[in-house]
Amino acid sequence: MTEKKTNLSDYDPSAVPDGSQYKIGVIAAEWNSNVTDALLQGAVDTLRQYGVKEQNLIVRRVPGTFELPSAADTMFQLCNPDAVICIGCVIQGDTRHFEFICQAVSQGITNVALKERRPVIFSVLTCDTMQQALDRAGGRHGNKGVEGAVTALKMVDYRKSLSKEIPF
Ligand code: DLZ
Repeated sequence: MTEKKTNLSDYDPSAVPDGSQYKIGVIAAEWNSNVTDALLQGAVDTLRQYGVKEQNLIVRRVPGTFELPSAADTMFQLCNPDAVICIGCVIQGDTRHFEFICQAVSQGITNVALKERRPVIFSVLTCDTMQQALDRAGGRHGNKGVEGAVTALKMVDYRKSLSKEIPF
C-alpha cells in the first residue's frame, strides 16, 4: 500500500528520538531566503523541541543550494557533527540552471553522506513556482525544515543503535 504524505510537518511525536546528546549542523542557502529562512526556522525549532542543546546546534548560511554539499563536507571535517541538515530552494527559471543545481546537490549530498557515514539530510525544495515552495515552507503542505529535523534525529538514532551492537 502506498502512503501519500500531504503535510511535511506531520509526524508521530512519540517516534522522534531525544536529541539532548546529539550535535546537529544546519546549513541554509541564501538564495530564495524568504523560503529558506522559514525552512531554517522550522528545522531549528524542531531540533530544540526534541532537546538539542544550543551548544550542540551549529547553524550556518552559504550563498546558494549548489554550495550545500561542500559546506556539509567542511562542517564534518571541522565540527564533527552527528548529522547535517542541508536547506535550499531551487525554483525553475528560464535557463537550465535548475537541472544542474538539482542534480549537483542531490548527488553531492549523497556522496558526502556515504563518505562520512553520517546522515546528510536533503531539505531542499525543487519547485516549478515560488508558490509551490511557499506551500512547503510553512504553508498548506507544512514545512520541509521540520521534516528534515525529524529525519536527522531518527537517522542519528539509527546509527547510534547500530554502533551499540557492533562497536567501531
Ligand atoms: C545561480 C542560481 C540560480 C539561477 N538559481 C538558484 C536557485 O533557484 N536556488 C539556489 O539556491 N541557488 C541558485 N543559484 C545559485 C547557485 O546555487 C550557486 O550559488 C551559484 O551558481 C554559485 O556557485
